[in-house]
Amino acid sequence: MILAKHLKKVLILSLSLAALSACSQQMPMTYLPPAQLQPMQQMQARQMGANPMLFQRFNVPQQPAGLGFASAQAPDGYYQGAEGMQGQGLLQSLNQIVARHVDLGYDHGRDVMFGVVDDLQDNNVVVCAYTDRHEQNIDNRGDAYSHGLNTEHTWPKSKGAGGGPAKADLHHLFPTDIDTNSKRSSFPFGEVVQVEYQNGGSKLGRNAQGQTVFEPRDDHKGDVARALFYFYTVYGRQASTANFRIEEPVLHQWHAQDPVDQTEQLRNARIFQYQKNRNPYIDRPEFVRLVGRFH
Ligand SMILES: [Ca+2]
Ligand SMILES: [Ca+2]
Repeated sequence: MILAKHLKKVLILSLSLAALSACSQQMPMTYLPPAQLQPMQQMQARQMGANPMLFQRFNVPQQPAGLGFASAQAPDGYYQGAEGMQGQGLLQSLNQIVARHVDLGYDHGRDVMFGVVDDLQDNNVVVCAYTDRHEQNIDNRGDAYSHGLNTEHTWPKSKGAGGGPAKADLHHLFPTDIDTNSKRSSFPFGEVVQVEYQNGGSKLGRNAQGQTVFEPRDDHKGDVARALFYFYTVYGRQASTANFRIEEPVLHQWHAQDPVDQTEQLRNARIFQYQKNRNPYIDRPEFVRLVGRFH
């Protein structure tokens, strides 16, 4: 009798382990920033030969593509840990709230962006963030490429978004015209006074200090600012801030000049459905003023 009970326990345990391992093969990766790792996890990360990042697997259900029910608002209490704070303390709290997310991977991430997130009218029309060029019949990154669109890393790949979750994080990726994206290269954003190239309202050229900068069209200026504030909040300690240091004053200006609109809110909500994290500066624009100087 005792033996039978024991055998039953062993059986249940093995079944649970088998189920767990089957699940873990299908679970998407979740990104944990270094600050949120426990000492044991940090040790494991080092043993993996990794930089201090650790990718953990959590049971996050995949969302269906029909997003008509996507709420533009953050869930109740989402920013609870950040209420009443300001400055670097607020920045740190926001990091704790939003940095952990599902890393979609670069290929899947781009397909989600072109196929769902930036198919904002659900009609397979995708718009270039820099030129406002509309392209039809886009449902994945291959379609996009054949229509002259690729993926812009608002925080450049060469400045800390070249790999891992930062490379695939849709909160700073946008569909853009291939040529305009390549003109922007990895130049900092700024206000162009001497134009060398322009397309659809975006310009490349010299700013008042003579530096080469890229100025996005007016409707995308605030979106760029909030994307970069998000990126700095999540990855700032691992990334090069060479551009961000130059850009920060103008980003505060653009954040005020091009406030959050419904399109940006919808995009944030759709990314949330896939990545399970939100851009706090879209949900709560006042957080930008409350943080003050980011860097
Ligand atoms: Ca679509
Ligand atoms: Ca805008």
